[in-house]
Amino acid sequence: MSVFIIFVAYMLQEQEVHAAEMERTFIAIKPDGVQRGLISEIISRFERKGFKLVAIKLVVPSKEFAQKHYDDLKERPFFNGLCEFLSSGPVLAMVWEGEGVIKYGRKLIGATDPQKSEPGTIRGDLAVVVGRNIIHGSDGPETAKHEINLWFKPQELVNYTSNAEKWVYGNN
Ligand code: DAT
Ligand code: MG
Repeated sequence: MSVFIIFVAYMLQEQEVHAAEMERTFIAIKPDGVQRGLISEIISRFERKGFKLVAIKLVVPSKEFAQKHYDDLKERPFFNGLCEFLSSGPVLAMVWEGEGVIKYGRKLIGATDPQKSEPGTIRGDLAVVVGRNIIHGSDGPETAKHEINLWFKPQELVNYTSNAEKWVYGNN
């Protein structure tokens, strides 16, 4: 009996912990986006939506690092060129937090090929070809976790309460 109570208490505690954890995604402005002066334009779209920035840094990834990042594409014919490109200059690496941020972040970004991205999306408005589509965003919860861990140390992720949170979130 007492074991059962301890188990229930543990489950409730777990639930609380998970309820407090907000979803996070990895977003990166690739070298073309940085060089074209699109950093503030792209950040402002995530910021104005109501998502919260929890990590940011400008880095030039090595080719080996780019290969790790795009590991799932290693069999594709464009893999080498893609990794050369990602490591060719500064990349703005970020982590954004918010309810549904992984899926909605992909919506803000638009389809992989800018010829097919809707107007109003980042790639639809600001890019023309798939090889220079200016931004990366994690495509699911597992990828998000993996990419955040690959690009950032835990201490680089900032936990804070945004002043806007009580206006961005709420049920009536
Ligand atoms: P996404 O970046 O939308 O997640 P992805 O993971 O399929 O798309 O591919 C990663 C990147 O690889 C993509 O942003 C641009 C490049 N890429 C994808 N398909 C390509 C293709 N057919 N030719 C050239 N580059 C391509
Ligand atoms: Mg992808």
